[in-house]
Amino acid sequence: MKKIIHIDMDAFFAAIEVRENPRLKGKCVIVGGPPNGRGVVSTCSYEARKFGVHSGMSSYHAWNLCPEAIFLHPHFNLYIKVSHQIREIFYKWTDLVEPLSLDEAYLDVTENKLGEEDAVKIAKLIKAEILEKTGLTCSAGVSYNKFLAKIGSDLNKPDGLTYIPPEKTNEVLFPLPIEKFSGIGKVTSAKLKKKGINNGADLYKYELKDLIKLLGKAGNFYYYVLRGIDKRAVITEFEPKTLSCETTFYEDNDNLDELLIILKQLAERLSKRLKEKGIRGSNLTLKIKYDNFELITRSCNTRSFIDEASELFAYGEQLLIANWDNSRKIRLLGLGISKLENTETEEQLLIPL
Ligand code: TTP
Ligand code: MG
Repeated sequence: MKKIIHIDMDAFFAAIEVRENPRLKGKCVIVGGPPNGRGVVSTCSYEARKFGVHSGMSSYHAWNLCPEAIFLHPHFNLYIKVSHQIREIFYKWTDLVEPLSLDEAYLDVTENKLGEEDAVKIAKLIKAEILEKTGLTCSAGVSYNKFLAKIGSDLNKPDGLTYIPPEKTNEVLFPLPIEKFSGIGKVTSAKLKKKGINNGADLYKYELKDLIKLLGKAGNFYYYVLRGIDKRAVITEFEPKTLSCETTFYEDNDNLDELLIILKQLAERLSKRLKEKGIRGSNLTLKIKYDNFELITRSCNTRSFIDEASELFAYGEQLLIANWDNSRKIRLLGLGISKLENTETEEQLLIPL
């Protein structure tokens, strides 16, 4: 079983501003645009949240809710610096760190550099070191998969630490309001509530096929995470964003049939590499270099995540034909794929229980 920690800093931008100016401590602090224009709230202190202020609302609305609030412009360089500091602390434990934003990351500590078996202890030590080095608090979720670790970090904010072992999965997820499920936004939660689905227990009653009908592809994801299954790996920021293969010809070529055969071989090479790495992608790029060295790239989104040679070829073929220019010779052909995800995710999720 994996040991995953999700860390999320508390009121990140606002907490840094308060640290920089301690007179702001205990006050309603809003970081974002000014309330007299079209500004938006980036975030606010927990004191301001009591008035209903939250990220994303207009600063004008926030000011109406909380007239005493102090509005501050963001200082991004400072936030980036703190973000680097916390990542350094994460990397002391593991290289398997997946940053989701400046203030948030997953860590896979199943095997860690310090040989510590107790993931809760690791989370406590990380929290303590972040506080010591940055003067800021964060919240941590510790569990056996990413989904639950993220849910956990949000359960006892600020300065929280929540451990969700397998036997507590239902206890945590069943009463959880639907809008607290990561990935379920305002629109989806409104749609679900209309159907009488207000929490995890309500969602759990749905069969897989009905959930897919209701939520599309995401239905599959939620069906399994509700049952404690989330095989997504922690993907580091150093993983490639694109995978590609290309070939330069001995002789420039203007024969479409021959080029399609070469494209098929490229698709096979690319498919092999994708499968070796356990990833697939949803955006395909065809690269063409003409005999005068002019380079063009053409991309398309695929309808689903793909890694099969036949699928890669089918999209590549469409792009090649759509951009075919009878009057030009080609010296290089390349096929690349981006918008990658881990293969493990869906294949494993699709295995019916
Ligand atoms: P969050 O982690 O969502 O929020 P937070 O850290 O301020 O508060 P919480 O204690 O609930 O985690 O986002 C991190 C930072 O990203 C936040 O401090 C400001 C920025 N941000 C925006 O600029 N706009 C947004 O809409 C959101 C959600 C965040
Ligand atoms: Mg945060």
